[in-house]
Amino acid sequence: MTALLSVSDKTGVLDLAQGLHALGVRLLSTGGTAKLLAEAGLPVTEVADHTGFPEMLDGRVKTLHPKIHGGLLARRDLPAHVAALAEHGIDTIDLLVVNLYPFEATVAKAGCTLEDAIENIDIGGPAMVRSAAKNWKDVAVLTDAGQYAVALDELKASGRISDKTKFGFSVAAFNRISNYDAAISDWLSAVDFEASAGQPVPQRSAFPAQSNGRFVKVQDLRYGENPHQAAAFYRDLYPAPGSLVTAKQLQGKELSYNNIADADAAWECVKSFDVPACVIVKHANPCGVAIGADAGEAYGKAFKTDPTSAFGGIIAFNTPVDAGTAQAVGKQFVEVLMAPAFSADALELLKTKPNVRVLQISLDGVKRDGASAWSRGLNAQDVKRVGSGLLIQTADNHELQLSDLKVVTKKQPTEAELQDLLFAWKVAKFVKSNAIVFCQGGMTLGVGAGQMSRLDSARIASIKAEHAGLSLAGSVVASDAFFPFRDGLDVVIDHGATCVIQPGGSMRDKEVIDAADERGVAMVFSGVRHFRH
Ligand code: 93A
Repeated sequence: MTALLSVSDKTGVLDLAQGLHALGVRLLSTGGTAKLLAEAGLPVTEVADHTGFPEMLDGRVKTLHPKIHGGLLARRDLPAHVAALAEHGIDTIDLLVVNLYPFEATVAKAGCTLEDAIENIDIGGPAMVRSAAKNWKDVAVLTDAGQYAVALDELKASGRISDKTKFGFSVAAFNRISNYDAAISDWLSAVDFEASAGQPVPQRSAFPAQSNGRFVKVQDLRYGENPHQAAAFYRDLYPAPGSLVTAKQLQGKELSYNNIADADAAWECVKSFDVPACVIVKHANPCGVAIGADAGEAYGKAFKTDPTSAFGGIIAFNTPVDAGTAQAVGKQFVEVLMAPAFSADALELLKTKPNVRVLQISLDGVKRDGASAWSRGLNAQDVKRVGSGLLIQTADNHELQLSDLKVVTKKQPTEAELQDLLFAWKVAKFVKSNAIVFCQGGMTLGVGAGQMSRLDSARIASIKAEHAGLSLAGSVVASDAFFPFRDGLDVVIDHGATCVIQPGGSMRDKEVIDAADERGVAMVFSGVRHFRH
């Protein structure tokens, strides 16, 4: 039996070699490892003597030789393989012990240059590990010092290493190689080539520049949702037209993690309207949404919904911002202002508020009736992190049409109410569940968001309208999911709603419809739910 030992981290290798020698295993080894074993008095053959080919190119070519790879890859059960080895005078290698050049440790050191990193990319080690791991039935491959005792014990006990153990070693070996390559690829992806020649490469953030080639880093962020959290911003390799990541920042402070998250919520909502609209977002929820003849009118109405919450908000328009609108917006404290375009005089005005982050996002190229989500400027998928896992779903891109509405009450909605129902439904989709949204005349009047009970969302939406001094008499209400009981419905009717849109589908739909009929309001079912968490 022959073992090849070639390790950068020499921990435990001497004990292993002594154990192997005591079992009569022949030892082959590379320069530094061979020296260590020889100094301990072990008989060891240098790989260079074994192959008859010297180490060359400063050790870059040590073990990359047919005598090594033939010995690792030959299948002992195939006569043709065995004959080929005999023909070329190649001995089998039955145990491979390798750990790699310390790439990860090298790049983690301050002052590491691109050249240091490159020299610590192991080529021959991974090649041998892959050969042995592929041929796991015939070769045991140890890539971690923790495996040494396991292998030695089995050899001592039975003279061989079991298939189960060898397969486990093979899987561990491929894991190691894959992590090693990922570390190299991640690190190199973050190198600024122009600035890197001979210079230390700055310590990187916790985040690679690219992950699996699908995302590209936009920037490191100062911190995450809270100051003790590290964060970075990535974009899709091929961003959809009109998406947030295509934004051009025209002025203002650096965007924060929460700015980006809120800006996205505002932008996705405002983008969903085909008429001039304004969306004001706070903590990921719309606190004012309105449509109007132009940006200025839409803003005025949206702001009225909840002036208290709009303070420090993120404001998005789907239509160009003129000087009048910029002036109106400038009267409130605004974190981020976004629109597809700004007039020159609007930009001049905004310059007097240098802290306001102004984002321009072109909506050119967004196809309303595009076949793919991407061509409509939307995500195809939605991803959420859970403990040690991911939840992936197709994005909630459903758009309700007038023809989808099903009136379930005796009372029919008026034409104006139908328009407001569609508007309210659009807004509710962007409000965290449980969502209750009062609207009238193309503006929100009260938004109840993120409550654990629909009843509380209904109460909160009503209270907020009252606090803003808005009348709910004759308003419409959207509920993102069905009313499980009539109580939530009663609350919105008590406050003045005359028309309600909800998905329907509850066990108690009849109770809820009867309640609407009893109280003389109109109700329509959308047939779709818009939970948002
Ligand atoms: O420079 S390499 O990429 N080329 C090789 O042919 C090669 N063979 C083994 N690196 C190579 N190794 C690596 O050398 C091993 O993976 C191990 O990390 C290291 C052991 O070298 P030494 O025994 O001289 O300390």
